[in-house]
Amino acid sequence: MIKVGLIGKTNTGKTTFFNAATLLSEEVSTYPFTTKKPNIGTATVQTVCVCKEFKVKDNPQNSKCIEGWRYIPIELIDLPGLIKGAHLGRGLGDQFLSVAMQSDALLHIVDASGSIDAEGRICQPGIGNPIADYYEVEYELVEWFKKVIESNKDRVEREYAKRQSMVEALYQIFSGMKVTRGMIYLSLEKTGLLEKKIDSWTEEDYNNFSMELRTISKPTLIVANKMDLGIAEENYKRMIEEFGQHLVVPCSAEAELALRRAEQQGLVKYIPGMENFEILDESKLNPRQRWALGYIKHMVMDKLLRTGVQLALNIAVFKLLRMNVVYPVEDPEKLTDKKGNVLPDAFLMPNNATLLDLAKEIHSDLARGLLYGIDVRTGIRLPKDYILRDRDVITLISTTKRR
Ligand SMILES: Nc1nc2c(ncn2[C@@H]2O[C@H](COP(=O)(O)OP(=O)(O)O)[C@@H](O)[C@H]2O)c(=O)[nH]1
Ligand SMILES: [Mg+2]
Repeated sequence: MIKVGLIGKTNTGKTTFFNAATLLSEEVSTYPFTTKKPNIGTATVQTVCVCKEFKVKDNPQNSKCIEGWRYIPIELIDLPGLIKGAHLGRGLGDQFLSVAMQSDALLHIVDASGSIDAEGRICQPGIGNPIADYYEVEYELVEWFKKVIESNKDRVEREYAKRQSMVEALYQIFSGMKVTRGMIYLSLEKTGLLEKKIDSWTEEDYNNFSMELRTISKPTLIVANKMDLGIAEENYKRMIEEFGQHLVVPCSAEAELALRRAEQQGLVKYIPGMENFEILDESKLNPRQRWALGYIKHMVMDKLLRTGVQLALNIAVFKLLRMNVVYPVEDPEKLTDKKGNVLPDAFLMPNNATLLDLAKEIHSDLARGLLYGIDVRTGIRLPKDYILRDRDVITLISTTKRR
């Protein structure tokens, strides 16, 4: 399953974001760390379901469909705040960083309202500096990559002697961190280090390579949180000037959490990611709830259009990681699985994945006997090396039947 990690300083709203995004889900487990722990939960990304196009009523099994929107599960990891010196182990930072390294993409939660000071303590809104906060956490991440290489320098040398390739040598130490050979190659190429042996790397080489690999291997979206506080707007403008509009998503995690809870209690109709919500029965609300929902409408929905929680997850998975959604079905006519469930599953597949990759994702037996696929829309036969496209509905034909 795709993993997205939440990073950022303390009190920026990571846990609030996590709780809001995982409310629809069942399991929440925790890592066995002694003090504060990372939380692992299931969130979803949202895409237009193919059910409308095919004019069918679906019965999703591995995902959900709400009014034509398909919600596909991903794993969300909530990390305790990173503090200065985290890469040196301060505040269990190195353990948290190693968990962050298990992610495919990161959401960097920043307090755009400036209500945390340099130490991450809650302060009067407007005092904190979200841009400085961002760079502080970034620095810890890059230093972590650097530390991984420096502390494994001897091993890289040995591997290089054996394999005669810097890509292969570095791959040996990074392979457990969702870093591919391709990512290492690109980072070495961009920094001109493809042919340079590690014993002659300068401090600058270490820095440049670490920064490059950090950027390439952990694509990151910046979430400007606490946008419901008016004062956040100015910082948000500064942030898009600094980082570019397409890399910053304005957000109110607190508003999303309130809406999803109100939805669970039957107070409002709200579909995550949508631009509005509807109060179902005005008379059921107590004065506080009425005030809170009015505040969310004024300060969040009217200004930002949405709370930003679902949007941030969608952008991370569909834009940064460029995942496609593919619907395998056993019966190409009825669009069902063996049990008759219509459009039962939606899979997130990487941008260059093939039909064979899809078969492997479903079951190794299916992959072993894979003959070809059928594109359900056209009935055309697809070879094993067919590159999947977004919204493909596919039947896999294999000599080995499942179950
Ligand atoms: N106004 C506002 N406050 C928020 C928002 N998200 C989180 N907070 C508050 O910020 C504080 C820290 O939140 P928390 O989720 O524990 O932060 P973490 O340390 O990054 O996990 C809490 O008091 C939250 O209620 C938001 O979107 N708007
Ligand atoms: Mg937290």
